[in-house]
Amino acid sequence: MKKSALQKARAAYQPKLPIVLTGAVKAVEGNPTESVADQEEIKKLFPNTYGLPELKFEKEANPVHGSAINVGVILSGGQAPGGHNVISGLFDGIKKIHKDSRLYGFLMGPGGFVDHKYMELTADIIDEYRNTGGFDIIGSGRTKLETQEQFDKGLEILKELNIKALVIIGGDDSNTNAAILAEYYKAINAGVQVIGCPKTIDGDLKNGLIETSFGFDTATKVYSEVIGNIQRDCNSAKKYWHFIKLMGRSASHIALECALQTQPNICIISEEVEAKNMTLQDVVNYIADVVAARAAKGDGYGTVLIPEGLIEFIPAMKKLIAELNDFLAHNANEFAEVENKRQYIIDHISKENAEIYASLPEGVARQLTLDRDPHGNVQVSLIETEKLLGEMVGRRLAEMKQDGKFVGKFSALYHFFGYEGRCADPSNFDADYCYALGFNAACLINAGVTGYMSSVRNLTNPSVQWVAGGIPVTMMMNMERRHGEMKPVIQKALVRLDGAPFRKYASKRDEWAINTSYMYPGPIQYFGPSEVCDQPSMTLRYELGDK
Ligand code: FBP
Repeated sequence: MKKSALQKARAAYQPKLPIVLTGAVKAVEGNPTESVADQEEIKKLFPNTYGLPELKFEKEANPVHGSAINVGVILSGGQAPGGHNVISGLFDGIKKIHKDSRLYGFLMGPGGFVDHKYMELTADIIDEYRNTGGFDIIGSGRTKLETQEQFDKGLEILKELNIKALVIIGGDDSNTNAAILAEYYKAINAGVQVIGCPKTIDGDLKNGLIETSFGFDTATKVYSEVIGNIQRDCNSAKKYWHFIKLMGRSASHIALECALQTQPNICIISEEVEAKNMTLQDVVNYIADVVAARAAKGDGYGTVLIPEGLIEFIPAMKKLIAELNDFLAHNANEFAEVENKRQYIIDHISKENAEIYASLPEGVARQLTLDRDPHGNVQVSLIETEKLLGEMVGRRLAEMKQDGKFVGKFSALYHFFGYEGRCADPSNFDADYCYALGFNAACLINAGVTGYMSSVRNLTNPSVQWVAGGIPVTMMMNMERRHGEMKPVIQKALVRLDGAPFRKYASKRDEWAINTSYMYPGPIQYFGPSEVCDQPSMTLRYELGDK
């Protein structure tokens, strides 16, 4: 495979491990844990893996000798920068336990595990992928691992390959399934450990012990570079309003982080829209007022950041989507057959929701009824919220013009940044973090535990000072309605309106709205001074204490 100059230089990068993982370690147990909510139900559903203690690795004076172990690895869900480093860290970790340990990768996500499609990951293969973006080493997929039949089918191949531990690299849904699998294998004494790793560019798989999911840092840096470039362009030509939708299926962490990095005129935060019980029209009016205020001082241009999941957070839309989710889950076959789908929905759902549904533009209404992903989520990346908002703002400004409240022109351009950042070469932060997560997963395997997520924290300090350990996945769970039924799932971490990152943004936004305060972060730097190359995301810095 021909390589670019950067690829060659990057291959030589040696991720920095937390110092504690550089020698022999022992797992120190903390207190038993509880799930974040619905303790009684979760405890009943996970009798073998509920309540386990947190683990922290500490240096062991005497070298620990492990025996050779075969491990399987699955990449699950959307791509996130650094996945290859999790796998290379895992590989190096199990080889350090014993040189004869072997790593098998299941192909194209959980589907490869069920269908017995796999490859052995040898040193030559691993070396090709160190510090690179993408999940192409073994591919990823969104097959949901949920049935006993799938678990048993997977166990057949684990037995055949003598695999004693399975590492699932995924987001909240995939790690939920990892926990269910861990519970099942423990219950039937299958002799297979299951360990999760926190992946998602969305940044919504985090809590006190998982400070961030991997990929968020790199993806937001890529988007912020391009937003900065757009801002410089619009500040040069002074004639367009750019409506920029940013990935992040539910939470607005990506939009918020990009706003902190680039200081746009407007950034909508879905969680705030929900908390303030805003309607779509309220959001439109807010944007139109800013456009008009800037126009009044002669600035007919600007940037608006829109989180991909916005539509689901507008309370009225949320109710509609919840009813559509249940309705479509129970009437999928009939819905597939009918010709006039829009009318069919209007005729069958509650009057209140039918009215809202009927008022939506044709395209958005159709997008809301498209197939859910295997986890039951609306595929929000397919909904063109940026255009919907831009067009509604245009209409509102026309009304304001008639009333003499808007002078000037309004020309909107639309962008959606998501896939552009998911496979970027990991930043130094993600390269180090991911390698540590993978290496740490090997240590958890060696400690003999199951149902744990690899946890590396203290992340705003230099990587050598990071703290490593494991947290029981059941600790992050609560009960939620999915596909029309209550299910145990990892609680999503949404943007907290009382959290430091949002408060920082809220304290600045009025100034950024009217003035032109753009920041231009530029491209990710891999080589150079540490303050340019190694800074973690602003979200992490504010959350962990920066002022
Ligand atoms: P994960 O939660 O699996 O990490 O995926 C996140 C994400 O990138 C979302 O931001 C986006 O809405 C979705 O994946 C897109 O999914 P797909 O890759 O299937 O189009």
